[in-house]
Amino acid sequence: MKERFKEKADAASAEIKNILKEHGNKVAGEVTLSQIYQGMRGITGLVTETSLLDSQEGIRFRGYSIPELQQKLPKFPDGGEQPLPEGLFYLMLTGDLPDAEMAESVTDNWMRRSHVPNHVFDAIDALPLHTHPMTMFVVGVMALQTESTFAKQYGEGINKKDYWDPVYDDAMTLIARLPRVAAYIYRRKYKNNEHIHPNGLLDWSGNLAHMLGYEDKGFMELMRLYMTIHADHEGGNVSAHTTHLVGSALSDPYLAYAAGMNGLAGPLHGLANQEVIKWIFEMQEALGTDAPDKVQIADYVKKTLEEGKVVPGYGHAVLRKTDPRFTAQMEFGKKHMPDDKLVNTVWNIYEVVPPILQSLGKVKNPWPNVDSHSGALLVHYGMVEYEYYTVLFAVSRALGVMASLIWDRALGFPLERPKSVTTKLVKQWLDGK
Ligand code: AMX
Repeated sequence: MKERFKEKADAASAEIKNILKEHGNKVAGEVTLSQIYQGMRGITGLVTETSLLDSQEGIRFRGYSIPELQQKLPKFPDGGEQPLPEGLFYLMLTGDLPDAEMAESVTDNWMRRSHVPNHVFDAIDALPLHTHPMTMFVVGVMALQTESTFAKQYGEGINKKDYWDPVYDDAMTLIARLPRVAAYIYRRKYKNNEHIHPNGLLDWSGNLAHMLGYEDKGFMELMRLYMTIHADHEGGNVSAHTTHLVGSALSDPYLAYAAGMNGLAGPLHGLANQEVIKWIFEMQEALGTDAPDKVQIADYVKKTLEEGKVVPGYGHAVLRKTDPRFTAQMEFGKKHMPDDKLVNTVWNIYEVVPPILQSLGKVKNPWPNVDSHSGALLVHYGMVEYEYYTVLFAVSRALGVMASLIWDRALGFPLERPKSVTTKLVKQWLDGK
């Protein structure tokens, strides 16, 4: 995979050089004052090779939609139906679809790199049990940073042409170690500190499920799907953009990823998956039923909005249709748990919420995003500890942001440093000064 990547990156680098030489002055867009003040929506300002988001169609990874990935990526040998995220990583990194052997070699490579040094567990153990799992996770990642090859080689004076090589090494090691760190946090916080040894015969996601304590084949398949669909969502979302930005300072992959995951831990981004289930559980309690009907749900949604809160799991900064990541999970639910009450509640919410949000007249996307479905599937298999859910999102997101970071260094992208202004200066512009 590494050699294949290097060939591709060298070719892309030469191509970009030529594009910029010939067209570097081409105007790519206009920026309005509203965009400057309102979260830079719609401003094109980044290059991310791993995936592209279309507002109507949703995400495509190197040109492949989620249903296409489900069809074309290698599966786990024992009758697995969901794609192996190892294959997705290969695809995002090289641009090529892997065959089963290539995906297996990624699994083997990550298994070989997966040993987590003891001081990482000590660092997590130093935190009180009530610490949020995402805080424990980022502390664990920061403790892993002691192993950074990039930081070491930079300190020794590596040539800038070779930056991508230790970044590749760090990215692979980091991804390899995340399942153990994530599982350790889960077992420490919720399962009486009783830990489970890795199973070297399993794939990356299957082994994560195993170390979490879930041996059900359905849960393992869910993890493969989950790790695939949460991996990447082009470059402008908070976690991907932050990882890219911090990496542009030549902070090593551990530092950059930890920064990105602090962003994922925000309720408008990855923490929305915990907020959705918390909100549904609160609704069930308030209504005194675990199967609220659509009228009851509609009333509860209106109450949520009247209290000045958002409906978690709905809306998106770019998407303007139902998120295909939601649809993929709905299909999984229809196949594996069609009668599950909570999952059915998620489907009822899907029928009720969009027209209500539309009626507000200000919500640009009334449709569900990835987070509105994921929690209910986890609860079905017994994982009810919703504060933990964003950690699973974080493990998956490593695949996309690390593949992108390797590309950033291979393409020699510089320090990111956009211009900011003061309102005083804006007023001077408006006065024509
Ligand atoms: N419920 C209620 N109001 C909503 C809403 C929702 N789900 N989504 C958007 N709105 C409101 C906004 O709060 C904003 O209100 P304001 O003008 O009074 O401040 C207005 O609609 C316009 O917002 P927008 O342009 O449609 O959205 P945005 O690009 O500013 O924000 C997002 C996008 C995701 C933060 C927003 O839709 C939201 O808060 N959703 C709920 C949280 C959520 O599900 N986040 C997960 C997103 C996916 C992910 O990153 N994992």
